[in-house]
Amino acid sequence: MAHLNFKKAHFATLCVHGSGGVDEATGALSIPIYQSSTFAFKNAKHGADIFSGEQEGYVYTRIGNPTQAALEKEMAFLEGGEAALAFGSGMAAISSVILSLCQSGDNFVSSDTLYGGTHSLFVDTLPRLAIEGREVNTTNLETIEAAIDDKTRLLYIESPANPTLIVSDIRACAKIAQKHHIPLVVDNTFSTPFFQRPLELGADIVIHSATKYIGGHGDTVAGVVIGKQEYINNLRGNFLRDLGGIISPLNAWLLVRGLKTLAVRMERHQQNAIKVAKFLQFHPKVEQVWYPGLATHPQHEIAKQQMSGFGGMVSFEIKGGRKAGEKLMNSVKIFTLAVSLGDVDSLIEHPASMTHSTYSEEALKEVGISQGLVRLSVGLEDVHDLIDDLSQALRKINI
Ligand code: LCS
Repeated sequence: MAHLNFKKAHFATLCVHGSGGVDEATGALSIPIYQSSTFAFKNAKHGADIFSGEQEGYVYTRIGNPTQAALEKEMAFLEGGEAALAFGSGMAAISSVILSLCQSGDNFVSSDTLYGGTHSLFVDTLPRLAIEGREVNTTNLETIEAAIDDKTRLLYIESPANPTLIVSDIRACAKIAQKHHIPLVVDNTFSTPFFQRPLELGADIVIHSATKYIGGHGDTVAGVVIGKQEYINNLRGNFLRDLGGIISPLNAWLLVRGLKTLAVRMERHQQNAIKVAKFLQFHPKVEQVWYPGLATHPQHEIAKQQMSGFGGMVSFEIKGGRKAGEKLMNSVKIFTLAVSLGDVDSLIEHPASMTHSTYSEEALKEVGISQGLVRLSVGLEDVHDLIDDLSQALRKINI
C-alpha cells in the first residue's frame, strides 16, 4: 500500500493508515511480530554485502528488525521527519542522543524543568563523562543565549515540561540554535505529533518517551528519536549498535498498534483534561492549576501558536501543602496513585517525592515544584466520574 499524501489526508487517517500497514512478505494487515534475533543470509556474498551496506537487509535485531522498522517508519511519518529510531526506553533515546552529539569537554544547554530521570542524567551522570548539562529557564530566551558558548553542542527543551507544564517557545529556541549552529532537540512526549510537530517549527531532533501516549495503554516502555536520515543512520550505526538500548519486537508491535488510535485517544484525553482543569481552577481547596489550555497559564499564547491542542496532563497546587496532597492521593478511588502518564487509566502522583525526587530541595524550589504540587494524567474514563472522584477526595481534606 502506498503512503497517503501527508498534506491531503487528515491526521486521524494517517494514524490508522500512515505506515502503509501491510507486511510486504505476507500481506498481513497487522505487522507480524518478527520475534527473531538473527536473519539468515542467502549466501556468503549476500551476508558480506549487507554488512558493507551494498545491499539492504536485516542482520541482527540489535541493529534492526522489521517490526521495529514499521514503528520507526510510522513515527517519522507522523512527526514529519525523514527517519526515526526506536529504543528500549525514553531514557535510552535521550542518553543516546546526547552521547551522539557531545564528547567529553563539551556542554549542552537544556530546560531546567524536565522529567526527573532526564534531570539526573543531565546533572549527575553525564558530568561523570565530563559532559556538562547547563539547565536554564528556557522560557527566558536571554538566559538561553547567555548559557551558550563555543563548547555548546545542542539545545534541549521539554515542552510542555514535566510536571509544571511550562511551555518553551519552539520557534524562538530554533532560531537561537540556528544562530549558534547547534541542533534543537525537543522532547515531545506530552504533546505527541497529534498536538505539536516540533520539526515543522524548526527543531532538528524530536524525542519521545513512547511509554506514554504513543503506546497509550500503560503496558510498554520505549523511546523514539526522529530526525534527518543521515543523523538517524549515525545514531543506529554507532550508538544503538554499541550501547544496545534496543526495543523488543513485541514492544514495537504494541506501539504500532497504539498509534492507530492516537488521534481518538488524544482528543478524548484533552476533552477530559480541560474539564478537570476548569473544575480544579474554581475549587476552594486549590491554589493554582497548571494547564497550557487555560488563559491563566503563563505561556498560554505561545502554546496556542505552536500546539493544536493542550494534551491530557494537569498539575495543581493544593492548599495545605504536602499533607493535603497525601490525603488527596490516599482518598481517590478512580485515579490510580502511580507514576508514568498517558495511559487509558487516570493516574495521580506527587512529583516532589516521586518522579522529581532526583531534584535537590533547592532545585525543586527554583523550578516551582512545590510540596503541594499534584500531577494528574487524565485518562479516558467518563469525565463526570473523574470529577466526582476528585471532588470526594478534596472534601476529605481539612485545611
Ligand atoms: N521524557 C519525559 C517527558 C518523560 O515524562 C519521561 C518519563 C521520559 C522522558 C523517560 O522515558 P522512559 O524511559 O520512562 O520511557 N516520565 C515518567 C513519569 O513522569 N513518570 O514515570 C516516568
